[in-house]
Amino acid sequence: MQHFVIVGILVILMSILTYLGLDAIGLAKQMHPVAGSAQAASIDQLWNLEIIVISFLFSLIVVPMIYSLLVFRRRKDDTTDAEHIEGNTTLEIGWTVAPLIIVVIFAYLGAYSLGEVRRVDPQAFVVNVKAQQFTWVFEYPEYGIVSTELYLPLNKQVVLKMESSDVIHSFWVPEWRVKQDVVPGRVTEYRITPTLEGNFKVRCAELCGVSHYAMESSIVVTDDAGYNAWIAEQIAIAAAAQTPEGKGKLAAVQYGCVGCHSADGSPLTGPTWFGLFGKEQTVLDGSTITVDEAYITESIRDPNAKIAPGFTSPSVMPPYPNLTDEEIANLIAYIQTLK
Ligand code: HEC
Ligand SMILES: [Cu+2]
Repeated sequence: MQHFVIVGILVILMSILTYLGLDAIGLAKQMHPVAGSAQAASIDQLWNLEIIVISFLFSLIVVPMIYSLLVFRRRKDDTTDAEHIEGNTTLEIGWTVAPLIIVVIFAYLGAYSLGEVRRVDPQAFVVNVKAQQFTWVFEYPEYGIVSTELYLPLNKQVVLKMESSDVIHSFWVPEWRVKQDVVPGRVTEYRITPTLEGNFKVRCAELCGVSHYAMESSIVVTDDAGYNAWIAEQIAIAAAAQTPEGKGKLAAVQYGCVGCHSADGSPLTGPTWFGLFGKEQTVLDGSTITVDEAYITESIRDPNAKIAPGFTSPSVMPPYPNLTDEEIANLIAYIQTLK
């Protein structure tokens, strides 16, 4: 009996220490990264409860095991046989029923939490998300805006309707907790109510090809005034896009080119477009070419035909067979302005 009391106290102490240890590294109540959405609350609560139960179960196994090893080890010169035990029905029923109850409780809490996360706000607005190797493009159908950044107002539910044009991607913002696959051939929904202002990042959480690691886009959550100002600015940009350069600039966003090509010389997955037009360069096969209309057209239709200096074959860039001649001409007109 005395042993049970000692082990019982040690199990409780060990459970508390385990829980505090896991909490200290950001795995329990003080979860890292900080929660940034309304949906995160019920997920974090459920997670915290699981960590409590895990700390207890861990201690329940490890403490009696170590205690037995130390206290009941065979003494020197002790050659007697150990006590024979023939089963214990009460104990067996106990360790079957107790876990069953715990599992049923967690099944209920899990279903409840899923319901909370999917709760529909009838006021929610829609943003269409297009995922492709290796960029995210966001369309605001209400305003006819296309953007490579996701701007969202604080405390309003948004429904992301997500489509992929190639392979399976996965939309994941750690601060929002919820993660959703983007699957070619269907539209998946992602509901979120951002509750934290600031800059975040969506990362692709599905290994989707060589530049998977670079498939991240910026997310800005701001108050209503900041959001409306951004929308107005984007509408003005779209309205100005009547010239070939303007249309080309818009197409570069729509087709995700800007995810890999910068306009200001900064390095991304692909070569910058700044100063590209008219440049003389030695491509991977050793020949020297001048970047003109024909070269750019070829680079878009068949990225593997010539590989830009400093890049490897096969090209990371996807081919764009659906671009019309006019769209390509617009893109070239836009690239020409970048010098
Ligand atoms: C997934 C990233 C990615 C996307 C998206 C992408 N590109 Fe590229 N692009 C590259 C890489 C990497 C290279 C260099 C290798 C090569 O030459 O194919 C490149 C090369 C080019 C070149 C030749 C540049 C040079 O310095 O020779 C042009 C022009 C170009 N891309 C245009 C486009 C256009 C237009 C789009 C959108 C319709 C686009 N790219 C979309 C990654 C991308
Ligand atoms: Cu991806």
